[in-house]
Amino acid sequence: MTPSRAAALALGCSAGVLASGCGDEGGGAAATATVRTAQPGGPTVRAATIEIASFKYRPDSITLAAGGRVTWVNRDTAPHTAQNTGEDGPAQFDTGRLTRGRHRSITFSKPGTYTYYCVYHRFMEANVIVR
Ligand SMILES: [Cu+2]
Repeated sequence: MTPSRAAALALGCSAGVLASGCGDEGGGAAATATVRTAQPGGPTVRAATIEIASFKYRPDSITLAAGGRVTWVNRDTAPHTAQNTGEDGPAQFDTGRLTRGRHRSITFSKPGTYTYYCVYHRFMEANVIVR
C-alpha cells in the first residue's frame, strides 16, 4: 500500500510537532502543498490541512477518520487559533496562537462533530467531523 502524498506530508509535519519544531518550519512551499489534502464535503480522510486565510477556515468542514490528523496553516497577517471549549465537541482541542506561516497539527480520536473557532475573531467558525 502506498500512502498518499498528502498523508506522507502530514506525517512528516506531525513528527515535527512532537519535536516541537513543526510550527517554526511552517509556511513556504511545503505547507502550500499540503493544502490540497482538504476536500470540502469530500470523503472521509485520514489527514487534512485547513488553510486560514482572509479570516476564514478553508475548507470550513471536513470529515476525518477517527485517529486522523488535521493541520491548520495560517496564511493571514493576523494571528489565529483553531480551538473549542470541549462543550462544542467530544473533546477539547486548541492549536494555540498561530502567527503568519505557522501551522499546528491535532489528532482526533473521539468520533463526533467538533465546532471550533478563533479566539481572536469569534466570528470565525468551522467544524471537523470525526467518524
Ligand atoms: Cu483569528
